[in-house]
Amino acid sequence: MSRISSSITLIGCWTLYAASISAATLTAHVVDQQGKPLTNAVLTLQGPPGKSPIVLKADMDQRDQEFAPRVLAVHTNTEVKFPNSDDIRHQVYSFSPAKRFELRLYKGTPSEPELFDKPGVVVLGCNIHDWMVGYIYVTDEPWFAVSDANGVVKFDGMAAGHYSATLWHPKAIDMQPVNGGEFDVPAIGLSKDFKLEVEPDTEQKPAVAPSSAFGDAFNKAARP
Ligand SMILES: [Cu+2]
Repeated sequence: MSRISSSITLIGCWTLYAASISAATLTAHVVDQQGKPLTNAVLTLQGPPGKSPIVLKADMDQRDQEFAPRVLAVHTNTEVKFPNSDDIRHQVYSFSPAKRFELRLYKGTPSEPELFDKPGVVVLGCNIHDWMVGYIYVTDEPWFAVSDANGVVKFDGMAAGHYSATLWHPKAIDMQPVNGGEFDVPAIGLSKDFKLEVEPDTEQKPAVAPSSAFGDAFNKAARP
């Protein structure tokens, strides 16, 4: 009996030891000011030195005449390719100070990737399709990710310790990054909410009265 209990104690100690040297997981839930999950929010973290899985290559695809993903977060000095998965041509450009460039009308993947070597927000457009808007968030911070359709961001392999967060979203007020506060990640991991104020959805605003009155008048006039 005593042998069993000492084995259990040993396993317990080992588990604690393993947790302290290995990796914690942070599960972040990003919500707007009304508590609704916020998709396409960027969460970046600074914390204790440790290995964050930074890959200095990324893709910003174009599918069904939209940028895919709509928001891409990359570390400074990442090379980004712009494959075009549509069977029509696109002409991708940016006038943003963090990266000005233009890819002449093309199909497939341009042979050279673009280097994003300055932190900042890069707004992408297409000269042919005005509605196409995409964002590349370039950061110096070691941890960064974009929230999924449920507003969730998950970081694995983090060292336990003290972290500070920054949040960003295309609809953040004045498109500026916002301080996301400081917190501790214990060895067992952490699940935490992050709130980010965003501009109201312009598409959901009621139609402007004069134009809708004009529309009604037009519809009446058009009826036989
Ligand atoms: Cu296009």
